[in-house]
Amino acid sequence: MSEYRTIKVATDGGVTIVTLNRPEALNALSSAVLEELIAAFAAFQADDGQRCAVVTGEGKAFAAGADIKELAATSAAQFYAADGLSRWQSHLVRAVRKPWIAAVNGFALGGGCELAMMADLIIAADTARFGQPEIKLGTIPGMGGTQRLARAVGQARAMELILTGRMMDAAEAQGAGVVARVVPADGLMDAALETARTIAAMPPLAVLAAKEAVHAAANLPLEDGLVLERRLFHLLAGTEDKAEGMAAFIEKRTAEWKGR
Ligand code: CO8
Repeated sequence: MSEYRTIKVATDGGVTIVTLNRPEALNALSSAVLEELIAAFAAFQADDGQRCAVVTGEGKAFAAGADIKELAATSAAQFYAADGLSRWQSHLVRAVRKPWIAAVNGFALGGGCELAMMADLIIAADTARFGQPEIKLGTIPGMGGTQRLARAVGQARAMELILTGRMMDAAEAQGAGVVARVVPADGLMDAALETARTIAAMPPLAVLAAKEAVHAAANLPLEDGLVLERRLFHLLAGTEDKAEGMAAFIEKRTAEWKGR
C-alpha cells in the first residue's frame, strides 16, 4: 500500500506479505518502521480474509537491529517515560492472534533477531545469520532477546551468544531450535509463502487456538498449559468447522471451512 514509506505490504490470496524496506540501512528498525509495522499488523488482524502473514526484508538483511543512530539519541528519561520498546510486544505479539512467519533472508541481528523470534515460526535462507550483538554497543537486547532466545536455545547457548555477540548461521540456528526450516536463499519466499498458504487454508478457529496453546507452553506451568489446551479443545468441539472437518474425513471429501 502506498502510504507506507519504510515497509511494503502486499497480499497474495489470504496471505499478507510485509517487507521491511530500508535496505540502505539494512532494514534497521527505526520508530517509523515500528509505527508502520503496527499499522500493517492491525490491518492484517482486522481483515477476516487474511489468515497468515509473512514478514521478510528487502536486500541482504532481514533487519540489522534497532536503528543505532536513533537509539544513540534517545535518553534514559525518554525511554522510561514512553515505556520504550513495549509496543513491539503489545502490538506485534499480543494483539496479533493470527499466525505470522518470519522469512529471514539475511542478517537478523539485535532487534531484527528479536523481531524474527516474535513470529510464530521462522523460515530462514541458508544465508541468514542470527545474533544479539547489543553487548558490543554497551547495552543488552531490549525487545525479548534475553527471554525468547533463552527459551528457544537454552540458557547455556543464549548466554554465550548474548555475552559475546557471536552470530549463528542458519544451520546452527535450526539445530538450536530457533528456526523451523532452512531453504536455499533463492527459494525462501516460495517456501515461506507455501507454508503461509497451507496455514491460511486451515480452519481459522483451530489455527487461532493452536497458536494460543503453543505460546502458552512458554508462559505457563505444565499443569496450567494442559488445562488451557483442554479448554480450547473443548471449545473447538462446538464449532461448525470441527463438525465439517470430521464429516469431510468420513465422507472422503474436501472440507469447506466457515470460521465458526
Ligand atoms: N542501525 C542503523 N544503521 C545500520 C544498522 C543499524 N542497526 N546496521 C547497519 N546500518 C547501516 C550502516 O550504518 C550502513 O550505512 P551507511 O552506508 O550510511 O554507512 C549500512 O547500514 C550498511 O551497513 P554496513 O556498511 O555496516 O554493512 P556490512 O555488510 O559491512 O555489515 C553488519 C553488516 C555486520 C550487519 C553491520 O551493519 C552491523 O554490525 N550492524 C549493526 C548490527 C547491530 O549491532 N545490531 C544491534 C543494534 S542494537 C539493537 O538492536 C537493540 C535491540 C533492542 C531495541 C530494539 C528496538 C527495535
